[in-house]
Amino acid sequence: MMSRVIEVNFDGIVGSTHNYAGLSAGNLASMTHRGALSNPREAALQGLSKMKYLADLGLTQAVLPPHARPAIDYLRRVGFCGSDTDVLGAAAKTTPHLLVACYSASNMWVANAATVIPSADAKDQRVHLTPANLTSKLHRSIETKQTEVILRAIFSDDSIFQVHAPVPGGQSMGDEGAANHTRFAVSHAGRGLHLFVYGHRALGKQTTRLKPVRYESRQAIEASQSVARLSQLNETNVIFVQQNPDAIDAGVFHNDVIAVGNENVLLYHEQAFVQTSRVIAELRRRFAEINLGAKLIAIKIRATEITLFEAVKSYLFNSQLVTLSPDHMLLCAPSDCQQRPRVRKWLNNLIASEKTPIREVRYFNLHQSMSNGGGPACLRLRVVLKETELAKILQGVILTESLHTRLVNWVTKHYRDELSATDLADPQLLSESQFALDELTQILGIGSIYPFQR
Ligand code: SUG
Repeated sequence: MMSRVIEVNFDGIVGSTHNYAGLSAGNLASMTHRGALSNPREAALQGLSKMKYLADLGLTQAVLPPHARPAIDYLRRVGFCGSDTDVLGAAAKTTPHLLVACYSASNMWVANAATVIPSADAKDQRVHLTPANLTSKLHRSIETKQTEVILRAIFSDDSIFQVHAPVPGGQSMGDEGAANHTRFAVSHAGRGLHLFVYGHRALGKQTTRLKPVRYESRQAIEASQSVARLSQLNETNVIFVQQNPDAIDAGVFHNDVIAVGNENVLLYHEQAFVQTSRVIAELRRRFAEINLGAKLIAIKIRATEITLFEAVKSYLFNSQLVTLSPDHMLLCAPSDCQQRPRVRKWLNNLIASEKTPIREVRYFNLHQSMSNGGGPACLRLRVVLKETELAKILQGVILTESLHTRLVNWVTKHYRDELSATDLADPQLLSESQFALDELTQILGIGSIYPFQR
């Protein structure tokens, strides 16, 4: 019998050290909120409330645990030693910037945790998960080892899942995971066409005209090609497309800040890619080719309707697009879109036209995460699984009513409601965080995944 196919949204649980350190040049929200007071408790509860809303709609929702922060293991690897308090104290004194990077809760944006390819599209018919190396930003590169450990704990059956090591090669081989990858298919169960969006070439000739000038591109085409090869994708089902360097310079640091796709729908800004109209024509042609003439519904937003600036400010394209039933998709948008009249109007018109499968918009207040450049789509990693595969993952991470309640209580009990830059040197925050994470591993039944537990 054919197994049903389900899209599972894994959301990152926001970590207890969520703060605004201004670590991401090129990410305008991160740059403008540097030094602002954060509220980790509210951040985590906002995330959990989005998860609960989607689970209540009947979608399958799961969680990924936060990483241990501050990353004492990283500080030890770069030469700090003694007790944890000694390590913190010495790092605070000699390399405060490095210490701040080790406190970042950036692992909450799990759209950057990995690229996931469903078994239906892989030559060996296994689900492939490649953790992103995140080499372009130091605070994010620290995540990759822990992500691999977590994915191996959840997707442990290697006859069904293959968790790869991140793509090696250093900064020029940067890979930012699913934020730069979109799978199109007639339905989740269908054959996938995979769009990989990159910003630069690690090697060979680069046309200077096609390079951003203000900010760095994070994704290399060579890294995207490596992920496609590792995931055993068929060449005919893969397209590599260059991101528009002007968009990167306007603050579009990942493709999911300027385009969003789901099944047979793509919502995109006309300035998203280099030669966007050619890219769309190619996507339509390839989609039809592998799907017996089926149509890709590509919805364009013109710069005259919404500028790149407004797209970045509202994070419209970082909405999560989910299928509720055939021909009924829901767009989960940040509440910032509701507060910007042009964007709200555009969305109202889209729904009223009834010309596309996007039938509903729902706005989510994710201000805490948004102020660091993380919208609804950044907070989730999509994993398309057959029902039989879903039965083989670690069941403790699937969000049930009771897990949701336990997580809300856990956050309320352990998280602070205010965190400033000076609080980061407080050794008490380290012990609070380790204590909380230890309890979380028991709630999820995930085992000893953290370095401090080993
Ligand atoms: O990598 N922000 C993240 C936001 C990631 C958003 N993800 C997607 N678009 N999929 C980043 O720039 C800010 C941390 C700070 O400044 O404290 C940060 O890392």
